[in-house]
Amino acid sequence: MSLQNDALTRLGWNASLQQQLTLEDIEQTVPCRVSAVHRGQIIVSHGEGELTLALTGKMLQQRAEHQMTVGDWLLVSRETGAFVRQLERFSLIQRQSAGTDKSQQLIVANVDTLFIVTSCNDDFNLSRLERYLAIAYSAEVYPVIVLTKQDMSDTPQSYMDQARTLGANLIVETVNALDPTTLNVLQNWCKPGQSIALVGSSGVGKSTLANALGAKSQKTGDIREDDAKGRHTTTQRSLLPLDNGAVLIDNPGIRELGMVDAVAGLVTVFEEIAELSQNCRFSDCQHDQEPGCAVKAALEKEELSERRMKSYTKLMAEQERNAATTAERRKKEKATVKFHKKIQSQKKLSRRY
Ligand SMILES: Nc1nc2c(ncn2[C@@H]2O[C@H](COP(=O)(O)OP(=O)(O)OP(=O)(O)O)[C@@H](O)[C@H]2O)c(=O)[nH]1
Ligand SMILES: [Mg+2]
Ligand SMILES: [Zn+2]
Repeated sequence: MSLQNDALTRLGWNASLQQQLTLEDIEQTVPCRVSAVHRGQIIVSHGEGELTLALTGKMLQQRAEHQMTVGDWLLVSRETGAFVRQLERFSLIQRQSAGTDKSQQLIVANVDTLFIVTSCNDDFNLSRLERYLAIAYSAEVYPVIVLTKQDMSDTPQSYMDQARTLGANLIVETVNALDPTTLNVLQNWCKPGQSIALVGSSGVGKSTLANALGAKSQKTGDIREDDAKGRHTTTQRSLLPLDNGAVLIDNPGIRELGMVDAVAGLVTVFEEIAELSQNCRFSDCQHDQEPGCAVKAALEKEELSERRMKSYTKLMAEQERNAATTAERRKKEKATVKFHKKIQSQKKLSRRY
């Protein structure tokens, strides 16, 4: 079987994955993509069907970053059907969980594009979009802001204009997810070999959009009239091959995505603030009380908006807090691994004597 076959391309197979294969891999293994993760097992798709693999042994590595997530590619032995190895990811979207353990949760791996979905109603929020953009840039995934429900607003253009203030080259599109004729604006990102993930609050129309783009199978649900909030209809992440050859990953609605390692992304989102701070007198200026602060000066002259500055300060502070808990957790993880290794070697020793 040639690996550059259509069936694999339609699952999102590309050159950066192909490059990782040795001749031996090509002869002895089949590349598969994780389409769903359940408790204790994963469902993977290969060009010609699906397999269920139990999450055991090698797959249960201790480091959180290497747990299997939807979108991952792995190699499975042709002979035994057993897991061989996970391929290196070319992108990874993760979040800091809101729970007390503040653990990192993997959302999707190996996507090219992130459709950041919001609707032309009460869900629309610039600061939330800035957070999603920072996450996309940090994960090296191309962001497209998709404004649904253009048919429900008298002024869809005003939502687009506001979203476009978030970046000079930012792509912002508006659609009616119930009307496939409005979706042409998204076709550019939906080509064979491309993987797209949908993120956004519950009820904005992610699954409706997935169905209209050709996934067909996604359940959708109505929203509350008073505040436009959804009812968390989608409960499982899933990988959906589309008619046009791309792969879409629909996600359950998330109210807020906690950032992990997103400093670089925030600097890109708030480019004008990063540029201004180069002219601050002190290189470590906090843009607070320091003299000669170029950012404060721009705020006073109204060249920088108060909203942007507030959002930047809030997201940077959150990122710093998360980085501190992540560092702390990684330290603990390392100590646990070391502890387990010590116990294992003691067990081995005691067996020997
Ligand atoms: N008028 C209109 N209704 C839409 C549009 N997109 C989605 N809807 C409706 O909005 C509601 C929610 O849509 P879903 O696709 O279930 O939303 P979701 O984002 O997948 O929600 P979760 O799965 O809960 O995260 C449904 O009643 C859809 O019919 C749109 O562009 N225009
Ligand atoms: Mg849904
Ligand atoms: Zn400053």
